[in-house]
Order: sequence, then structure tokens, then C-alpha cells
Amino acid sequence: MKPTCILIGAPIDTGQKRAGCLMGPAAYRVAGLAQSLVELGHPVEDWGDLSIPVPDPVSSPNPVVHHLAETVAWTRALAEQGRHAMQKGFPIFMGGDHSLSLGSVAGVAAHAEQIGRPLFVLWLDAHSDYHTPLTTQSGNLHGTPVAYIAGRPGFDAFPPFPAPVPTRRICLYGIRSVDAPEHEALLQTDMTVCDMRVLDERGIVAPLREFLDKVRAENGLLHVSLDVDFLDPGIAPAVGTTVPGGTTFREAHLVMEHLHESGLVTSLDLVELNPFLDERGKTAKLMVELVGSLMGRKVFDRPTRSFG
Ligand code: NNH
Ligand code: MN
Ligand code: MN
Ligand code: MN
Repeated sequence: MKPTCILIGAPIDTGQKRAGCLMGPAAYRVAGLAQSLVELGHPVEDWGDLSIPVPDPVSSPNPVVHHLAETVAWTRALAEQGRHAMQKGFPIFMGGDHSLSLGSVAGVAAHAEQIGRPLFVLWLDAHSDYHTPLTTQSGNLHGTPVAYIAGRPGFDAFPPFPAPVPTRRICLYGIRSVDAPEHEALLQTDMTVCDMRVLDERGIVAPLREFLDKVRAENGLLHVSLDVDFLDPGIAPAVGTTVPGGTTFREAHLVMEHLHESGLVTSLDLVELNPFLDERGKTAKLMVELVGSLMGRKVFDRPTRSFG
């Protein structure tokens, strides 16, 4: 029995400064995400869009940080819903900007701890998102979730992360924009950092296989966080922070196909889609197709693959 996909919309715009990501969940629905999953044989439950209460103000020690109270409120709401969804099936968190993952991964981590399995995180992104609210220079909290997940200090306004993920269980994949304070902090860790240079030299599959082998060896849960800017802006223009030199159409599908074949992925974020910047739904449709590959769509279905 294929797992039930649980769609959770999180119309969040407050983790960065360009309006439009809040239309993301609607765009995924219009692009046919649920229908595509049904065609692949997955039961689908759409739990609708989350919302937050008007948040109590919180003060930030770093004056450039904006929308801290709203982001904390989203984090709480997503963590609770995410934990609940993990008990019922395979959550797909539809953003919304990447500040969504502060909450989605918190919920997934709480579940992993409860069932006593280690959580691994695969971060498909142009950026490392390893700032804390203290180190960010833009003040945009979408640049901070990996630090929260890893248990870095500086998140005092947030609920304590339920079970911080050791950095050796986190893999950044496709990155090509890292700020100096993030770089310095990352060098102090044993995180697997597959920047674009690594993928250019080694290919898109080999480093992924190595990470998946680690997940398998420890019987881990695997959360995948897919930022639209992982993709090259030529194929995925609907994102506020385009960085040239991203993954191609085939590379991205190949990553998804390998993730499917691994059978290890247990939850997914779709983040940073800004439909206001899209070209006739091109990016939304591509993201839906990529989810299709991740959930089992194949170009040609052979009983076995033997590419080594
Ligand atoms: N590192 C930059 C910042 O913190 C950019 C982050 N932007 C992203 N992350 N889109 O994925 O502001
Ligand atoms: Mn703002
Ligand atoms: Mn990101
Ligand atoms: Mn990014």
C-alpha cells in the first residue's frame, strides 16, 4: 500500500521581502499536484492551508530581523501539524517561503524522536540557509532553517527545536550562494556540503548515493526540503532569489528518481515558489512534475535497473 500523501499549505511570505510566495499553495493545487499523486496510486488528503493567529510581539536582538513574531507563530503551527501528519502518512508542505521549514522539520523531528528513529535532512537549494537570527545580514528568516534544525544558538524567540539533527545527518545539495558567516560556521561542522562545484565534478548521482547509503545504514527517516532555486532559473524563473548555474531539468529529475528508488523519503517541503514571477505556470508545473518523479513516476518502467 502506497503511503497517503498529506498536502499542507502554508501561505508564508514573511521570511523574505518580496511578496508572492503566499500564492504558492494555490499554484500547486492549480498545477494539479493532488491529481498527479492520485494517478501514481497514492491516496491523497488535502488538509488545506494553515493560518496563524495575530502573534504577540517579540523583540529581536538583531534589528535587521523582520517578521520574527509571525515566523515564530508559523513555526509553532507547522510543527504541530507536521507532527500530526507524520503519524498519518507522507506530508508534503506547500510553501510559502523557506521559513516554512523551521516548523515543518520541527514537527518531523518530534515524530522521529517519538518513534526512536534518526532523522536525516536533504537540503536541495542554491543557498545554505545556515544563518541564525543573530548572524543574518538581510534579516530574512528564510535564510535560517538549517541552523535551527541543527540546534545552533540564537533562536531564543522560537520553541526549542525538539531533537536537533546532528550535522553529519544533514546534506546540502546544489548550493552556490553562501554568505561569509555561514561559510565560517559550516566549516566548523561535519555537514555534507555538496556545492555545485562538487556536483559538476562528480556528477549529480554519486554524492547523493553516498548520503542515501548513510540514511539506509541507520534506518533513518529522510526529510527532503526542495527550494525552487535549487533549479536553474532558466527552467524555474518563479523565485525571488535566482542564482545562475542551478541544476538542469534532467539532473533535477534524476535526483528525484533516485530518491524514489531509495524508498527512504518520508516527508517533503516545496518552498520559495513565487507564482507572481512565473511564466504561464511553468515553474509550478515543473515542481509538480518533480514531485511526480519523487513519488514514483518513471519515463520507462523496467523491472530492474542495473547502472551500477
Ligand atoms: N543567504 C541569504 C540570506 O540569508 C539568502 C537566502 N536566500 C534564500 N535561501 N533564498 O534559500 O538572506
Ligand atoms: Mn517583509
Ligand atoms: Mn532556501
Ligand atoms: Mn534558496
